[in-house]
Amino acid sequence: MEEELLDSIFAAILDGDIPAAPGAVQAALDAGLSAETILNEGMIAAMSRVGELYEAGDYYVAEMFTSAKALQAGLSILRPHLQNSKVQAAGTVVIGTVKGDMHDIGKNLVAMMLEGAGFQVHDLGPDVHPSRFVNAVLEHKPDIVALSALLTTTMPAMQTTIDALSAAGLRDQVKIIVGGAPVNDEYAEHIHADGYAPDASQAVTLAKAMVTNG
Ligand code: B12
Repeated sequence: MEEELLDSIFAAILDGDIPAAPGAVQAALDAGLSAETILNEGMIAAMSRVGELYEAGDYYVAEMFTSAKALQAGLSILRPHLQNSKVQAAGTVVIGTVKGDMHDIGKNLVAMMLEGAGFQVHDLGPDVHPSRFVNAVLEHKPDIVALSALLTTTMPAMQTTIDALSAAGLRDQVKIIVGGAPVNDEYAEHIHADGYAPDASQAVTLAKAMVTNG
């Protein structure tokens, strides 16, 4: 039963069936599956498969795009269920996907989970120029700046963004956390970020540690 429900979510996303995705997610919620199971074993698993098919040349950008839309449609149902943890004001975060990079699903999930954990989140969207991060830090005075990159070609824009914050004299006023599929601990260290997390729930743990430990 559980498997069938997860399979139908997986299929809706894999096939880019935008109308079917919300209903499949709702059915799984109604059957008592946890939001985390639905997200990780249904939705994100399907998106990984989409990535593999693209890499193999079986899917093109158009298919990747409709799958992403189906995932987003499903997320609209899941969103309140990911956020119903005990809310307490934890700090302020400015988040965005770096310049040149249009991938925003992972970034949106991180933003959503941080909000659910009580952070005030200013989401600058995808393709954010370093100067916009600088302006947002001046405007919102966040505790944390969170940078997302999904392409190996846009990872260096994380470094450029950190450099821009340094040049503006703001580097010491914020903690910088980074993430996205091609990013890892080593790269985070290399660009002198303050932390890295591999997924949205660990991003929340990391962000909490950053504001607690100062
Ligand atoms: C959907 C998708 C797209 C969609 C994006 C839609 C959107 N609104 O986001 C579209 C169709 C637009 C797209 C376009 C392209 N894509 Co694309 N895309 C994907 C795909 C299939 C899924 C990405 C995704 O959403 N995953 C699901 C989310 C939940 O996972 P995530 O993003 O990794 O995020 C999690 C963690 O990484 C982490 N995290 C993310 N951000 C942050 C930030 C912080 C601070 C922290 C702590 C954690 C964190 O938490 C998240 C939640 O758990 C991936 C394949 C893959 N498996 O990653 C390819 C992939 C990323 N794309 C790829 C490519 C090549 C492209 C294009 C260049 C294709 C082209 N020729 O045009 C373009 C680039 C456009 C651009 N300039 O950005 C390659 C990248 C290869 C590389 N190594 O650089 C991949 C890996 C596919 C592949 N296997 O080849 N893509």
